[in-house]
Amino acid sequence: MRAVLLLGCIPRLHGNTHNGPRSYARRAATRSNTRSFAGGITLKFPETPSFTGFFAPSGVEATVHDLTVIDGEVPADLDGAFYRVAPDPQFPPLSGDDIWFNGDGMVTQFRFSKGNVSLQQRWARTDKFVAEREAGGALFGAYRNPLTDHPSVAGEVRGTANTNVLVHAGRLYALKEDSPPVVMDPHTLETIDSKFDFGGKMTSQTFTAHPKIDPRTGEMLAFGYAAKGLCTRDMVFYTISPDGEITDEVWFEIPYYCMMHDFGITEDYVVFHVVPIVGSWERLEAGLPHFGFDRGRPVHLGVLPRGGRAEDIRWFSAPTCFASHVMNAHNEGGLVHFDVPMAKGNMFPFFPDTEGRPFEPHEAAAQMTRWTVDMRANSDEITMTPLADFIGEFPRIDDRFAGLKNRYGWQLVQDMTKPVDLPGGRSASGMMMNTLGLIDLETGETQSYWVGATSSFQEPAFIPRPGSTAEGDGYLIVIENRLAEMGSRLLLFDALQIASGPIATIALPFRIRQGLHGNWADAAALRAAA
Ligand code: V55
Ligand code: FE
Repeated sequence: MRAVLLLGCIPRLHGNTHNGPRSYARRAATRSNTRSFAGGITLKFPETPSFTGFFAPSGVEATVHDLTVIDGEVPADLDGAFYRVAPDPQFPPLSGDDIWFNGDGMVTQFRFSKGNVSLQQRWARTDKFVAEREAGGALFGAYRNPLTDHPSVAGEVRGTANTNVLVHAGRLYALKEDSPPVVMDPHTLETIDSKFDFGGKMTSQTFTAHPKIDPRTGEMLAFGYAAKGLCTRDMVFYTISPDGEITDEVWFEIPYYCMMHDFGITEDYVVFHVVPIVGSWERLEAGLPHFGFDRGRPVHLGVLPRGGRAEDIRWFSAPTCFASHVMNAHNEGGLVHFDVPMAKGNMFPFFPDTEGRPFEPHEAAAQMTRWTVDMRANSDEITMTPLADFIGEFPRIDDRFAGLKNRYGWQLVQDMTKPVDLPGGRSASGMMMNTLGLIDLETGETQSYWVGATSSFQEPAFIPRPGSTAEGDGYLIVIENRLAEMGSRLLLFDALQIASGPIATIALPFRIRQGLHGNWADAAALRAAA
């Protein structure tokens, strides 16, 4: 409602001319950073870091069978699919530049069967994608700022489905935390529902990109923030049955509006971290990025007993810091452990300090840290214990241990002792993720694999070995960005022997754009989607 009322402010807030949606598509292409579509339309993207080099838009929708295994062997009994998603803008941005987080969700499926791998890649058909394709150019503006949109799309769902993809209850969910799930066909990658609402049961406006599947029950646990509208403190926690029905919801308010990007589950609790990546309508009206880092605010941890109600939530506090992704959480009685890559300061240069302090790369270095709170104690303290020396992000586990005490954690590591031999090799946080890391939480030992001076890694995912039950018995799948040659490879590692290097190296026929998250779905999960 508010967005609609404020639309008249666009020209005043943003000094640039509001081009008609079609003007971009017709602009002559004179430089290298262009993309041609059948039909002769050529797009011109900005010559900025978000749109050039390895970050050049891809726009490739393709099906390719029988990929070439150039080294090693794909285990013949591996049967299932690895899904992952990347922001990949369909059109040049309305404002002349954009952040990577705002691109249209391009979903990739790597299907493994009988030692063969095939790939399929398709954009999610979000409402945004469809409207812009019809118009032939961008209609939606800045990241999570509807005030920057073309008036013709006022009030439309702005989701890009660009952050995570996973299969549950036969549905392939493509997720962006500002909007409802997009449901796709896991086999064809066709978009089935651009704003899925669980048969009317989901009344939240948003759904997290980081739902968890409880391995003990098969339930999907999820939440939405800004659930009653942009920048509101309203949260909802959903329990979704193994067959995909919402069976419970808990509504509550968080201490202050912030990016609630991820959360943790344990056997007995659900854990929400409030970190000071804050936003407000005032920022949007001023044309600032949706979020900024406010180091004046403390961190809070909300702990909700499983099956509890809003009044059962207990809040804990700690001095300001940065944490976004959650490796895992577990509880030992009333002791709740929550493991996160944690940095002293802001990790997102594109969401700048709210007081105007310059970005400090050394304060953006994240180290895996255990946050522990005691539900039986009177204290609201959070105890913080470092778990490993790695600097990095994108933590993963053997998801059969989600919410349980896990022994192994994998992550991307920035090894600054290693040479880097390329211009502009960056990852999500502007860092060069050149190494895979494995932490053994039982022994404290670590293992790593450096990808070389001209490549970087995307986030890995764990694949259970078919028939196995032991934690870590399986593979790690990861896309290698071949930055020097603007290409990509798909690597498989023995998950507990990453230091030995890949057991299979698969050539990919085109560059796969830098992505966010992905997940494995085994053959049984795919059959359920038949
Ligand atoms: C993240 C990514 C997003 C987003 C919010 O921390 C947070 C990652 C790709 O989009 O909208
Ligand atoms: Fe994420």
